[in-house]
Amino acid sequence: MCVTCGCSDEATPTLTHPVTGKLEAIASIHTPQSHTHIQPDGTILTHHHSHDHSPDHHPDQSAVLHAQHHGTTLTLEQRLLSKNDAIANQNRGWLKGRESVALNLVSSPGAGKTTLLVRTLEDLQSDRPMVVIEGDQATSHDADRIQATGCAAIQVNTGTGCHLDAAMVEQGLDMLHPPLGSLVWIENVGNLVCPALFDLGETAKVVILSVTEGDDKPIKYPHMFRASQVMVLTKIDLLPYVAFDVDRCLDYAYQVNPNLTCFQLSATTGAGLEDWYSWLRQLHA
Ligand SMILES: Nc1nc2c(ncn2[C@@H]2O[C@H](COP(=O)(O)OP(=O)(O)OP(=O)(O)O)[C@@H](O)[C@H]2O)c(=O)[nH]1
Ligand SMILES: [Zn+2]
Ligand SMILES: [Zn+2]
Ligand SMILES: [Zn+2]
Repeated sequence: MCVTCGCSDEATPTLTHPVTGKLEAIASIHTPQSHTHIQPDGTILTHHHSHDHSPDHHPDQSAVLHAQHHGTTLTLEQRLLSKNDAIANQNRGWLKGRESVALNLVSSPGAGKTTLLVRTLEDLQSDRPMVVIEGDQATSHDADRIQATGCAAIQVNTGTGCHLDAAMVEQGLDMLHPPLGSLVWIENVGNLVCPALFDLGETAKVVILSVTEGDDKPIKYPHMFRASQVMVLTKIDLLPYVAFDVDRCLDYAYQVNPNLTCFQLSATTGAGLEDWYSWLRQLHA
C-alpha cells in the first residue's frame, strides 16, 4: 500500500497520552486486523481492528487517485480506502451521538494550522468544549502548543505516513472522551495531497492556504480544494510583501469547488477572525 509515501505496515504510528505523556503504539488502517506492537517500555500490546470490507466492483475515484499517486495497485487501495471509510462512518456516528462536530484542518506544511488553532482556542474555548487531535510525522511540538492554551490534546505521530486515517482518529477520540456538544479539532499532517482522500468522520474539511504559497494552489491541487467545505486564506498580513492575487486565488478556488465557504484572515494580527468565529459558532451537530 502507500509505498511511495511510506504509509506501509512499517510506519508504526504512535499516540502521546495527554496526561502521562506516555507514548503508545496505535493502529492505522494500514495495520493488519489483529496486530501486536512492542511499546518503548517493553509492554506487548495486541489490539483488534474492525473487519475488512471487500472492495467494490466499481472502483471509486479516490481509490484510483490514491493508487495513481502512490504507484500502487488499485485493489489494495480500494480495500484500504473502504476500510477507512467504514471506520470514518463509525466516528461520524459516535460524534453525532455526543452532539459533537469535528473539523479536519488540512494544508501544506507550515501554512499556519496550529497558529490559527491556538488563537481560535484562546478566543472561543469558553463558548463550548473543545479538544484537539494533532497529527504530525514526528514530535509533539504542536500538541504542546495546544495544551499551553489549557485545551486537551493528543499527538498522533504517523512516522513515515503522510496523512491521518480514521482508525487513528477513532483511538484519539477514545482517549480524549470529548464532552457532550464538543468541537473536535483534527489537525492533519501537513500535506496538500493524500489527506484529501481520507475521510476521518469529520463534519467538514477546512483547507488552510497561506498567501506565501502562491495564488494558483487551488487549481494545482484541486482534489484537496474539492474535498473541502471551507477554505481559510491566512497570513493576509503578509500580502504587501508577496505577489499574491487574492481575487485570482478565489476564482481558482470557486472554479474547482463552487460550494466553498471562504475566509480571509491573519492569525497573527487578528484581522478577519470575526467572520471565521461566526461560522464556527453556528456549527452544530
Ligand atoms: N505573518 C504570519 N505568520 C503566520 C501566520 N500564521 C502562522 N504564521 C507563521 O507560519 C509559521 C508556521 O505556522 P504553523 O502554525 O506552525 O503552521 P502549521 O500549518 O501548523 O505547520 P505544520 O503543522 O508543520 O504543517 C510559523 O512561523 C507561524 O508563526 C499569520 O497569520 N501571519
Ligand atoms: Zn502519500
Ligand atoms: Zn497512505
Ligand atoms: Zn501544525
